Amino acid sequence: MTITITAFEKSPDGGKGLARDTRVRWALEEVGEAYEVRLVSFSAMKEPAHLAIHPFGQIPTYEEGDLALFETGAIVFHIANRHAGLLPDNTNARARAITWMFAAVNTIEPPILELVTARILEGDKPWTQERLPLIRDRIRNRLEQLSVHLGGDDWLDGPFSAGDLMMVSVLLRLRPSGMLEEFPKLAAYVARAEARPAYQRAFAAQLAINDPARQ
Ligand code: GTB
Repeated sequence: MTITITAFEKSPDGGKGLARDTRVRWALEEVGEAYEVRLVSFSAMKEPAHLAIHPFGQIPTYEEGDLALFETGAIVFHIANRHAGLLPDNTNARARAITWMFAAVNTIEPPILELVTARILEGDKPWTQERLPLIRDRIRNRLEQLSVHLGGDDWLDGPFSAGDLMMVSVLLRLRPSGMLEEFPKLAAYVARAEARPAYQRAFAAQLAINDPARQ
């Protein structure tokens, strides 16, 4: 059955791979599933046809036969659950890998999104300059805890899993801030994940659409 995902017609990041379709592409590449991409504009995302598959009018979505999904955590879990390679077979190890998926979107991503919102959407507000150090410290606190957990290991819990895929996708959003480099173990963890052939293919596929040199 054909898998179709949606992505920005023109990503605001100009092909840096930070829009969330990259994590879905990456999961599909890791398990060796072919997929098609439907590009949508910001206005098309708010039209009834798109809202019918994404109630919040966003990308990415995932369609496969009569199944339509939104929310990258759920999409990546669906992919990982149906194919070998992204979740361990052992019941407890699988539960721990899924826990890391939730930790990525529920514990690590929120303060990172706060920073993005403060810098990009609230940059002109009088309170932003005062708030930024507080937000950065909140992020540093989580990064420190994550770094301690990772220690000298390559991945969060045994072999690379959907938990690492989600965590690295979330951490990559920090790259423009330079904060990742403050935590060498995490910087190396992200670099290790980015070096995976599946990530490279996913990155190249989104860049082929968004590369400013092509516009
Ligand atoms: N929780 C949802 C999920 O994980 O699927 C969040 C989905 C989401 O935020 N989608 C964004 C979107 O559709 C695109 S990825 N926004 C349009 C809208 O809400 O109208 C977020 C994103 C956007 C831009 C960059 N960038 O340019 O660097 C990075 C990430």
